[in-house]
Amino acid sequence: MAQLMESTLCGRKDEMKITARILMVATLLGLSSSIMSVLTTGYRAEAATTSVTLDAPTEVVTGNSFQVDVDISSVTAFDAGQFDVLFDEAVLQIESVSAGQIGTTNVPIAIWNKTSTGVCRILVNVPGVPGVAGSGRLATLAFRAVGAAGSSGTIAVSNGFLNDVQGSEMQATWAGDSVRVWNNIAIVNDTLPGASVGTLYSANLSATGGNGSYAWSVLSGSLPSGMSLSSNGSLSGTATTVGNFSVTFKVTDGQLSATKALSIVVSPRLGDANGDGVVNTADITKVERIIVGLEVTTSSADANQDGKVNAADITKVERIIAGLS
Ligand SMILES: [Ca+2]
Ligand SMILES: [Ca+2]
Ligand SMILES: [Ca+2]
Repeated sequence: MAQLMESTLCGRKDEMKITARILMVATLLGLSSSIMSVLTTGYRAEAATTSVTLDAPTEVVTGNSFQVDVDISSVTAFDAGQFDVLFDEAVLQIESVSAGQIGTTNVPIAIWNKTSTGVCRILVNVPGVPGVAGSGRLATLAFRAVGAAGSSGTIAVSNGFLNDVQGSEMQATWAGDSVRVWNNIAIVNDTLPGASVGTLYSANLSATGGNGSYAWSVLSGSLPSGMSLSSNGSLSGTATTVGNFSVTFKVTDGQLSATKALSIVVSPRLGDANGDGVVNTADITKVERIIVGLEVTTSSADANQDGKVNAADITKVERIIAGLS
């Protein structure tokens, strides 16, 4: 038991194994659960475990650079260390390695080098031997994604070695990360169809790139009143007011995103030739005056939407007034 208690600086797995052994021995000895609790908790308090964890973005864009932090936690009297980073060069290329920081102390990169295909060895050293304690970053790595859309890039870490101000090895757990490569997200629509007051409108926003699972939203501006956007990119509803509505849409796949400003022009209600918001006999007069050249045409005067304003539109307006169309 005493021997076990002396092994204070151990990795988390070792700690769990030892905790289990303490529990087993304690059980054999018939110790009460409260004593066992003191034993295991006391042991944990002494065994602060340093962990080094790569932190990469979940998704990256092919052709683009991105950063991977080498996070380090709970280090005491740390002076220098080295580790290898392993990656698939068909998917990722390393571009640079820059200094880390623990607490407020800079952790310079002493030297780094690509030692073989897909392997980069990095050496860090706090100048002199004052040591540093706390949490932060051992280094920051810059990669460029070169893989095809959908490819996965694992960034593993091995041969990790940290030593303290005495030159003794410090126990630590090391963990890599991975990224998924995609093409950048782009919104396909360059324009949106026009709408008319009182007419059911429907249009779809579409995108390319990313992981293909999109969620749409309005980033700024307002949709015409009466219209709404569903998260699948479907724009629908019946506009109630005339106007030119500029809306910036956003699409995201959860990680990557794109935005685009598009306009929706809402014209007066079909048959509302004079644009006053209602369709009544004044619009028949308006259409008649347009047909004989007394007034310039309006889009809503073409009540039947056949591209011209003629007697058929008078009939159409009459049918709208009568509630027949
Ligand atoms: Ca040093
Ligand atoms: Ca009218
Ligand atoms: Ca017409």
